[in-house]
Amino acid sequence: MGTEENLLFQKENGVGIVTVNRPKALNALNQEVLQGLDKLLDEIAADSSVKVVIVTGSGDKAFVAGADINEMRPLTAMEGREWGRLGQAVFAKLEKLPQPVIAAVNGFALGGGCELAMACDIRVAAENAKFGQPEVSLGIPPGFGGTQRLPRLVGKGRAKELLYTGDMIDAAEALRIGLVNKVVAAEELMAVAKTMAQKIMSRAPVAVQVCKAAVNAGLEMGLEYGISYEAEVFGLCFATLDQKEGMTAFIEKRKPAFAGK
Ligand code: DAK
Repeated sequence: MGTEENLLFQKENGVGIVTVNRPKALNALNQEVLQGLDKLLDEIAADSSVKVVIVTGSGDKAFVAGADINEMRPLTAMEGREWGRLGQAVFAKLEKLPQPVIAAVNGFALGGGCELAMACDIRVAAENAKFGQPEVSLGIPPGFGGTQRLPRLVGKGRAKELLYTGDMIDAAEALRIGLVNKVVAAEELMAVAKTMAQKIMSRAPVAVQVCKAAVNAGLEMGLEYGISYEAEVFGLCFATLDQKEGMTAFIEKRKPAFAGK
C-alpha cells in the first residue's frame, strides 16, 4: 500500500492508521499531502483487510494546523480554485469512504485541519486539542467544506460565531458544542481511538457501512426521503449472512461471528 514520506500509513489488526507527517509545519496540508491522501484513500477503499480507519497527525502539538499558508499565498484565482477543488474532492472521498473513519485529534485542528476532522465520522480529541476556522484572518473563507460541515455538526449560530470570529476553542468547549465525541488524556488518545475502532469492527460490517451511508445521504435529502432510503437499506441487509448470524447468535445466546457478507 502506498505511503508518502509526509503521509504515513500502517495497518494494525484491521485498523488502518493514516498519519499526516509534517510536524515541522504543524502537519499543514500541502498539495503533495492532498495528492497522497487522494491516492491512499482509493487504496484503502479497495482493501477489505482495512475495517476501520484512524486519521491523526505526527507529534504531540498538532493534528493539522490548516492548509499550507506558504503554498497558498502566491496562488492566482484559477490556481486557488484548482487547489480548493483538489482538497474538496479528497475530503469528500474521505467522508464517503466505505469504512468508518475516526479522527484522533492530537493538537491544533485549525482551518483545513478542523475541516479534515469534520470529514471523518467520529472525532476523539486529546485534552490539548484546539479547534478553529481562522481563515477570515487570512482574507479567505474556509475552502474545504468548513462552512457546510461545521453548521451540520454544531448548529448554525455556533458555526457562524466560529467562522466570523476565527476564534480557537479548546477540547472541552468542542465537546460541549458537539464538535467532538470524546475528550481524553493526550497519552491515551490513540489507545482510545483503537479501542473504539475494535468495538466497531466487532459489529456487523455491512450494517455499519449501511449506517454510514444512510446518515450521510439522509442528512442531504430531508426526513421523508431519508426514512425511505433507510427502509431500502434495512431490507437489503436481510440478504446478508451477517443478519442471519447476528439474529441466530442472539437466539442461541452466543457471540456472533460476522463474515462481513
Ligand atoms: N501553513 C504553513 N505553515 C504553518 C502553518 C500553516 N497553516 N501553521 C503552522 N505552520 C508552521 C509555522 O510557520 C512554523 O514554521 P517555522 O517558522 O518554524 O518555519 C511552524 O509551523 C510552527 O508554528 P509556530 O511557530 O507558529 O507555532 P506556535 O506554537 O507559535 O503557533 C499556531 C501555533 C497553530 C497557533 C500557529 O502556527 C498558527 O496560527 N498557524 C496557522 C493556523 C491557521 O491559520 N490555519 C488555517 C490555515 S488556512 C481553499 C481551501 C482550503 C483552505 C483555503 C483555501 N481553497 C478553496 C482555495 C484552507 C485554509 C486554511 O486552512
